[in-house]
Amino acid sequence: TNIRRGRIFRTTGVCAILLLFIYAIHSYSRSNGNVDSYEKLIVNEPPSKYKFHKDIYPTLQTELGNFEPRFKNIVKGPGEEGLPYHMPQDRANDIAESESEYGMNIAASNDIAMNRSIPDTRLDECKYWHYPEELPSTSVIIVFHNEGFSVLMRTVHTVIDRSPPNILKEVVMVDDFSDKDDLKENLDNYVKRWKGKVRIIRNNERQGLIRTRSRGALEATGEVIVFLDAHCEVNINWLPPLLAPIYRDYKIMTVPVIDGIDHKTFEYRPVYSHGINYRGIFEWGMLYKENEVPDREASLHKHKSEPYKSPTHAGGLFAINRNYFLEIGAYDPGLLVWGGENFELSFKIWQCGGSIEWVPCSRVGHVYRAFMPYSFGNLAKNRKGSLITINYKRVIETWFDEEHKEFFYTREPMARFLDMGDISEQVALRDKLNCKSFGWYMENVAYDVYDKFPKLPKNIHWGMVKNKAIGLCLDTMGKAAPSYIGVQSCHGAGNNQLFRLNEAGQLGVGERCLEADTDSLKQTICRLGTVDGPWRYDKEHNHLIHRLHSYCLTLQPNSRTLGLAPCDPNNTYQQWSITQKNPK
Ligand code: LR7
Ligand code: MN
Repeated sequence: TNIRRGRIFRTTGVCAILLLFIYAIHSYSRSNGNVDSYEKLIVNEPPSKYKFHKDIYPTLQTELGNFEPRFKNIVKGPGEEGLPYHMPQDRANDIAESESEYGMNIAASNDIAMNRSIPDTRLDECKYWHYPEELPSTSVIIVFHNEGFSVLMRTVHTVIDRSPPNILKEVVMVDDFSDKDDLKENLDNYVKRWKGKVRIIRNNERQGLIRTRSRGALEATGEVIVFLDAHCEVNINWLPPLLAPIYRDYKIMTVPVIDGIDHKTFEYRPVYSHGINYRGIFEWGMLYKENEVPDREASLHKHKSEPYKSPTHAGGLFAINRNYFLEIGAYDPGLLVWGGENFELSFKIWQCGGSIEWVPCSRVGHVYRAFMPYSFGNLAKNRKGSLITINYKRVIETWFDEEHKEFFYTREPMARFLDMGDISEQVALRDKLNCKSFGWYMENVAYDVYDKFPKLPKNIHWGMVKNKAIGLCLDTMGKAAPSYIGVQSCHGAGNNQLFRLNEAGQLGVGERCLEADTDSLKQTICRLGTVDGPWRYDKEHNHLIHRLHSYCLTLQPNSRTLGLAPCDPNNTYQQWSITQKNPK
C-alpha cells in the first residue's frame, strides 16, 4: 500500500529553459473557417505497411467539433452528473462488505446507472477541435481480474455510448482467471446485447495484468488498440482526440487525462485544476509521479488543449497502433502481475524512435481504490523479495545506463540482490531496434525529472538501524509520512526497517527523509529537489549525529520514543549499528 499511496504526487514549479528543439512549428493555411491547428514536422518516413497521414491535423474552428455530441439528456438519480452518492445508513453492512472484497463500494455502484451522466471536465476549447473523419479502426482492450460486475460493465457501456460507432471496431474483454461467479455465464449473457461487438477472452491460468494486456493486443483486430482499466468511465468525445495523433504518426502513443472516481461515493472529479497540464515522470525508486508541464514543452504549443509530450504515463490507459506495439515486443513477458510495465513501454518507445503524447481533450475517469483487493497468486511463488521491485530491476537493467542504474540501487539498496531472471531477449530487442541511450532520453525527453529528483549521492551506510541497549530497530511502523519513527524487533526484511544515509547527510527510508528534534524523530516528505540532510554517522562511538547542536539520536528507555540529546559515549541508548543481512 505504500507504493500505491506514493504513486500520484504532483509537483509544481517551472522549468526556466526555453525551447530550441527538434520540432519546428510552421504556420498553417486558415482557409475552410479554421481558426487554428496543431502540427509538427514529422521527420521519420514510415514503413510502407503502415497507413500514415503526416499532413492531416486536427483544426480548431468556430463551430462545434465534428465528433461532438449535440444533445444531452438530463436524468435524475444516484451518482448522476458525477455527483457523490451517499448511501443510506442502513446499508452500512453492504458497504463494508463490498469495500473489503473489492477495495471499492460496489454496493453504491450497483445503484448507479450504467450510463449515468458525468461532468465534461475538458477545457471549453476542446469542443471546437475538428478531427480527421477517417480515423483508424479501434479495439478497446479491458483486462480484468475479479472486478465488481457493475463497475466493469459501466466501463464497457461508456465506451460503447461515447465512441463513434464506425471507429470503434470492438471491445475485447480479457478475463485474467477471475473466480467470481457473476463474471462467468452471467457476463457472457450480458454482452450479447452488443451482438458480437464486445468479445470475451479468458486466460486458463492467472497471468497478471501485464501479460494479459499483451494477449489482448494479439487477439485484437483493430488498427489501433486502446487499453483501459476495468473500472473506468470514458468522458464525452474521448476517442477521436486520442486517435488523431496516431493517425498522423503511427509511432505516437497517446494518453488521456485521467480523472478521479471516488471509491466510496463514485463522485467524478477532475484531476487537475482547470487549464493546468501535467505529465508523467518518476523518482529514482521508480515511483510514478506527475509534474506540471515544463516551459520547454509548454512553449511548443499555442493552445492548452493540444497534445503535449510526456516522458512516461501511469500505465493503465493509453492508445497505440497495434502493429507498432507488437513490433516493439509488446510488454516484456518477464514482467509479472503489476508494476513497471508503464516505464518499460515508455523507455522503449522514446529510446527506440517513438514518442508519447498526453491529450488534454481526452478525459477518462478511473476508480482509485483504497488497497489492492487481489493477491499475486502463484505468480509470486518462488520469487524472493518484492515482485514489483523485481519488475523495476528488469526495466532499469534493460533501459538505463550505468550512471542512472546506480541511482535506482542507491534508493532501493536491496534490489541489487534480487533475482530478476533472464533479460537477454530484452537487451537483444533494444539492440535490434537500434535504440538510443538513456542519457539521450534524460536530456531530450525527461529533463524535468532532475529538477524534482536530482542525481543521488551514494549511500555510505544502509540497512537496519539497531539500538545497542535494547536490540530493537528503527521502524516506520507502517505509517505514511509525516509520522513518528518508532522501534520494533529487527526483522531484516527491509521495507519499514531499511534506512540509508548518503554522502550528503540525508537519512532516508524509502522515498522519505528523517527529521529530528529534541523530542521526536519523524519521516517526512523530502524537500523536492534536494538530496542532502543534517545527519552523520560516527563509526567510533556508533552515534547518529544531527547538525542541530551536534546532538545524538537517542532512545528514551521508558517511553521508547526517539529524539536528539547531547552525545554521551557511555549511553548505550545512543549507540546504533547500521547493517543488513544478505537478503538472499
Ligand atoms: O493480476 C491481475 N490481472 C488483471 O487483469 C491484476 C489486475 N488485473 C487488471 C485489473 O482488473 C485492472 O483492470 O488489470 C487492471 C489494472 O489493475 P489495477 O486497477 O489493480 O491497477 P492500478 O490502477 O492500481 O495501477 C496502475 O498501475 C498498474 C501497474 O502495473 C497498471 O498499469 C494499471 O493499469 C494502472 N492504472 C492506471 O494507470 C490508472 C490510473 C491510476 C494510476 C496510478
Ligand atoms: Mn486501476
